[in-house]
Amino acid sequence: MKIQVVSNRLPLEVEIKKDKGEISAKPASGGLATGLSGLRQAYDMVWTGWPGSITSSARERAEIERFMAKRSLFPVWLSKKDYNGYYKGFSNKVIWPLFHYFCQYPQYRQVYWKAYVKANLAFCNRILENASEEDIFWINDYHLMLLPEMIRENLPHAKIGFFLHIPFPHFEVFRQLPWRKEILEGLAGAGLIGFHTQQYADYFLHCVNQILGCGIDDGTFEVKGRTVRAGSFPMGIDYQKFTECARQPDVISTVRQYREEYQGKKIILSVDRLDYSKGIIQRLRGFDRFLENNPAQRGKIALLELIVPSRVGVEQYRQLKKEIDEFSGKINGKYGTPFWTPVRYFYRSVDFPTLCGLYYSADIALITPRRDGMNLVAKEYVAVHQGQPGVLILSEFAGAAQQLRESITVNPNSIDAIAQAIEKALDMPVEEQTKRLEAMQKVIRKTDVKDWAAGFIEKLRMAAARTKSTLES
Ligand code: ADQ
Repeated sequence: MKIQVVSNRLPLEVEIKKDKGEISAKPASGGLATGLSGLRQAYDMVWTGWPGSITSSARERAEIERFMAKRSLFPVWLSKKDYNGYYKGFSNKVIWPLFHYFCQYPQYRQVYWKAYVKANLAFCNRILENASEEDIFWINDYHLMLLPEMIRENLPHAKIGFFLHIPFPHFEVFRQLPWRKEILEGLAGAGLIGFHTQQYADYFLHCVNQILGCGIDDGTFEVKGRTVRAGSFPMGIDYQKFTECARQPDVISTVRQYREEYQGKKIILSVDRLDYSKGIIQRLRGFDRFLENNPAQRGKIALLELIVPSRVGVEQYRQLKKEIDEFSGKINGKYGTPFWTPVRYFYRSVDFPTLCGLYYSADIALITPRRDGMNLVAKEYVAVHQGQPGVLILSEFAGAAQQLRESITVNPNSIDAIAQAIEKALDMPVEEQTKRLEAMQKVIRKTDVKDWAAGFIEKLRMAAARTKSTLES
């Protein structure tokens, strides 16, 4: 028996160097890969996904295949056209905006849907080359929602789990999707469907009830003689790695540099992928309002915006970046002096010591997505602040807000609420900051990413065992 992990991207980015013909590979350090590292000791594990390359050369593909096979990775090859339709089209122009409640954004195009079906089928065929009914299948995220049922049709008794990393929306939003029934039927091929919060699981079950007409009983429903369970599995971080980072020499030296640079000024930090769901513009407006209402704070505080490039080349994202550039410039033009820059904005990915140094140096983390499945940045900030005061301001629309109850929660659409939350954070006594951080650290420690992965697999095995005994009796 082995665990078959499936996700859109493999945890390794490979490329063939054109000049030397050598393969270069760098690990994609996502939370999922970290969570699964613990399971590797207990299970054989293979991982199927898109390799990050759209080469159509048979020789290059064969080379990448060989390289990956040694690491138990199985690439799914898609043509550029199919990848664009499935990933850039259906996944990111239909599901992503709709599931994040941006209901005017989806482009419900039949070509995208067809590419999505075709790509899910390509994943299925690739998996079946190397699968047995004894395996445990763990399918991840919104790119592959048809895959559970596709695998089920071929391996009726397999243990299939699915985890959604983004929110599952309310029925009134989900029902707008022209392919709502097909998506639910695809997901229902799994025996266990996991979400970050109980609310997402409840919304999903309500949709199953309304659209597929299945009765719901204690988080489960019956489909084609099988029981499907939906539940909440809040994803965590590698807690130890983040708590220990503040002792590393390169992190300590980064923190020292920030302290010298900012000389007693309060630092507010934001870290996001560039995305409209992250509420970056609203946050800048909130900071602007704060400076307007609090002239005495001008010169004493700075907002550091760290933004990771994402979905580069998509017009909507280009436009968003332009707006962020302009608005940051506007605030700096309005309030800045030769000795003080209110907004410092970095558009790049940073290495781990720099990220941790920033977290540790920041007096306030301002994390205000308009919607977010979980938001791991909030957890990382809290974990790094061991014995170091700090305040987390968190959007009530992030899944993490369900767990991090001692944060200052805000409605990210309210400019005044953001401004007031910054005031409250600045006024918060150190003892209260420490008390709140410790309470949140306790929660984060308990739901570490390795426990999350092990817990999901354990629950999946239990769900499959129950279904088997029901079918046999
Ligand atoms: P994301 O939308 O990418 O994930 P998030 O959960 O915050 O959002 O994860 C971002 C990760 O990227 C964090 O681990 C962070 O450390 C890292 N990161 C961010 N900016 C960086 C930078 N400039 N340089 C280096 N690293 C940076 C999706 C969903 C979330 C869900 C996760 C996990 O949208 O809601 O929490 O998956 O399920």
